[in-house]
Amino acid sequence: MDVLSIGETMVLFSPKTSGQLRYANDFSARIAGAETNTLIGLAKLGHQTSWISRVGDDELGAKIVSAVRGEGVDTTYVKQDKEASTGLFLKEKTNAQTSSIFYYRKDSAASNMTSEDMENIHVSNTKYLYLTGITPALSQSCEEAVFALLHKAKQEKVTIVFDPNIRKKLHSKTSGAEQIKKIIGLSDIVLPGKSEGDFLFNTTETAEISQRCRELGAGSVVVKLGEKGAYYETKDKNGLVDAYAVPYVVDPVGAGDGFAAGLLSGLLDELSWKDAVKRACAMGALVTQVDGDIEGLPTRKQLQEFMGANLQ
Ligand code: CKP
Ligand code: MG
Repeated sequence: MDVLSIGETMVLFSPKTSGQLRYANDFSARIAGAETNTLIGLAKLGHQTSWISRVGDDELGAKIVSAVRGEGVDTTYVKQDKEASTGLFLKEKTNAQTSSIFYYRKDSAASNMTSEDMENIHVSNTKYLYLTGITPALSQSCEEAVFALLHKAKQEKVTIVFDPNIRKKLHSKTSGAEQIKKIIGLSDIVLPGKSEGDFLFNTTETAEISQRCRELGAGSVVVKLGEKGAYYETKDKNGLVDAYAVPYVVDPVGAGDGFAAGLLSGLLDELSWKDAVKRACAMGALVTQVDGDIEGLPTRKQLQEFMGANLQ
């Protein structure tokens, strides 16, 4: 296995029209979840991935599992929870640029994951464990599950990659930030953005965000800078990689997950840090040009064509 991850995937209902949701009549129903977005991005590039989660014993859960499995991600570790429903969320498009999201995920099936669920997970055959800050914020038992998995992976010397993915609706400035900092300190590679630097360390300075993560114990850091590219810092290297120009942004949600997939794919292919970060930037750029979180994720051929046509 190349990459293993744990998290909640929901059904996202997006209205076909913009404006207040109360007037929306027609919706599209897609699947969305930061961790599966990344795993699907990796699977589309030909990597072996596996997802740990719970869904409800319901139609939305069936839709999610068949979509994730259909994209080539292993779902052996996805349990069906008879007691709780699959989570969902709605997006309200205020105008072409801005949108708000409304979660219906409290007490969802995925939020019932426990540390006992981690007992039968084999991590020794996995190269990377990919975590985001969303999963431990879902519930106390999810927090315990994430830490149990993390410690197990560390014992087996699996490389831990962590995207803080701060969600103001899930993370509090105090306990949420503490939880995220603890995981940063245990991670080999951390992928924060500027707004996460602000939330965690009260700074939007790129080099400072990286330094603060490394002071907590992170091995390497890649700071995502959106249309300005990304900055990476390892034990002995650092550098800035330019973003790929996109003619238009249709939907920026999911770009961070595409970025993580690109970076992990580059590292799995043993590219240099600079080239792996370039691949990450290209993946992020491709995702922003298509509506939905996974629909813009490219095949390896599409990625190569995009990178070739937009040589940096
Ligand atoms: O940080 P991103 O925009 O790349 O992440 C988007 C995902 O998991 C989205 O798919 C949604 O389901 C979520 O983040 C979330 O729980 O907010
Ligand atoms: Mg993100």
